[in-house]
Amino acid sequence: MSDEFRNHVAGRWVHAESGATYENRNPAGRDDLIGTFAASGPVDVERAVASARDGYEMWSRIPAPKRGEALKRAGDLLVERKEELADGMTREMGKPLVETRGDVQEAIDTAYYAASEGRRLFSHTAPSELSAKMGFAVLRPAGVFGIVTPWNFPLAVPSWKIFPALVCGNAIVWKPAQDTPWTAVRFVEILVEAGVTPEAVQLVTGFGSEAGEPLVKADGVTGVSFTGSTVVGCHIAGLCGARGRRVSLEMGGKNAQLVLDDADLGLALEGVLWGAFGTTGQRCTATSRLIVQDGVHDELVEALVARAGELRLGDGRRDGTDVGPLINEDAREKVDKYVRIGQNEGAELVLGGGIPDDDDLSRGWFYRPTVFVGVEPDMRIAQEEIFGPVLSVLRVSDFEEGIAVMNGVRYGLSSSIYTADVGRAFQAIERIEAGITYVNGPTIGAEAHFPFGGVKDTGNGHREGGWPVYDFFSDLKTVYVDYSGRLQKAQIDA
Ligand code: TAP
Repeated sequence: MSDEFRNHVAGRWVHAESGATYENRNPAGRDDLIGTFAASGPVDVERAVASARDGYEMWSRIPAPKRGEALKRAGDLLVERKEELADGMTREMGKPLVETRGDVQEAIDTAYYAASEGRRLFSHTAPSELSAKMGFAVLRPAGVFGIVTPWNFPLAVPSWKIFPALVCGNAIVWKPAQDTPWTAVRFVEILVEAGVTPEAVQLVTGFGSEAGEPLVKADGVTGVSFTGSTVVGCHIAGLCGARGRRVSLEMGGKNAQLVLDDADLGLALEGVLWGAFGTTGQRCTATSRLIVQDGVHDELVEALVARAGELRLGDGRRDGTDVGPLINEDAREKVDKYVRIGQNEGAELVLGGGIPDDDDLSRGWFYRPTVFVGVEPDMRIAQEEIFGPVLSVLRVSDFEEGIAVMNGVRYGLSSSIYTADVGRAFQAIERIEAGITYVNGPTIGAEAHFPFGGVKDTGNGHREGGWPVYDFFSDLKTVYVDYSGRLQKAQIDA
């Protein structure tokens, strides 16, 4: 069974102006057609942005607590439809149901947090330097935001942007990843049903070059919130910079888990299995490097290879599946290319490293969980984001070398250290160059009410989640009220 899905523009579900569509298929079985979706172009984007300007006028005038109430209803609808959404999301992007349920739950948590923020949106006040004068700052709605998102968290990542943008009083135009338009359609349906002004939520599905880039460039867009690869993010930042518009970037990672000799090895093993192979390694926070101190290296690697070799590949909607497929053929080719690079660089392949030959996996984009040992810090498999189930193990002699290897990459999203030494843990927190550090936990597992984002080439200083994102989606207005009844001059009248 397949369906035809449309854009949401100017409050209606419409085809792309050109009539163009594209097919979206299940990555675990490519004969399963999920549906056809609008392949949008610049004209569709232009219409969506023009209508979003109207939507902004209407939605921004609704008091923030009332906007929050609509988001609360959206959260309730997500709760009601959690199972149906998780099932469709697994069908669309492949990760096991337990993970897509978590993805929906993150959107629910974000909805409720944002809803309550409608009654806060706190800002600052301070005493004036003059008498009979008051100063304070207020967060004001900013305008229309372009939202550009990846496929690996098809609901959670968009929700981190869309709920805060909306509660702050903005309208959005959303270009979701071409691989996960079904989830996007379902999310927009929920937002409108929950009572968000329909013109404040515009959806244009399709491809990055044909719909995403025109959105970033469109007149009438106030700012862009992007999550995806560093190469695309930096390109978008250039386009925004040339137009003087704000841009929030959440980009790639090359996250490491450091295991010291005094670590609880059982805990470290569970952490790396989940961090490296959850979501088939396709998380921005995935553990792609395991840095192990000499004294426990061999024991941990032996246990890791045994356990990773037992992970069951399969359709994420089937009971017992640990690891789903990669998102598409290009992704699988990229992973395989990196495995060949690793072998050519002299790393030792101790697990996986190929496409499984089982018949029932041949219809999907599966790749075997892969482990390299003997990886040197300057090898490409230790430096570049692979975005698949490939783990590079690096051996270090002590804590100092571990930190140096950890920091010796261009990215800085997530990180983890396993140790029983509290002092070492706090030194690591201070010295690891990353937006997120876990102590005795894997590199993955963000919570909606904490800031999320990275340093170095992972981001441009903004954060999603928690409280800071509300500043990005607002304009800060400073207000002075002089009730002295005379002209008072700041800095001049003592
Ligand atoms: P990208 O290829 O960068 O795509 C991200 C989004 O940008 C997609 O919607 C894409 O459309 C669109 N896009 C592509 N070219 C564009 C252009 N020229 N102008 C405007 N939009 C454009 O990333 P991906 O493959 O979907 O996701 C994987 C990457 O995202 C990894 O690097 C991963 O680390 C990163 N990621 C980071 C985070 C955080 S929070 N840091 C979270 C998740 C993922 P199409 O789908 O049509 O290509």
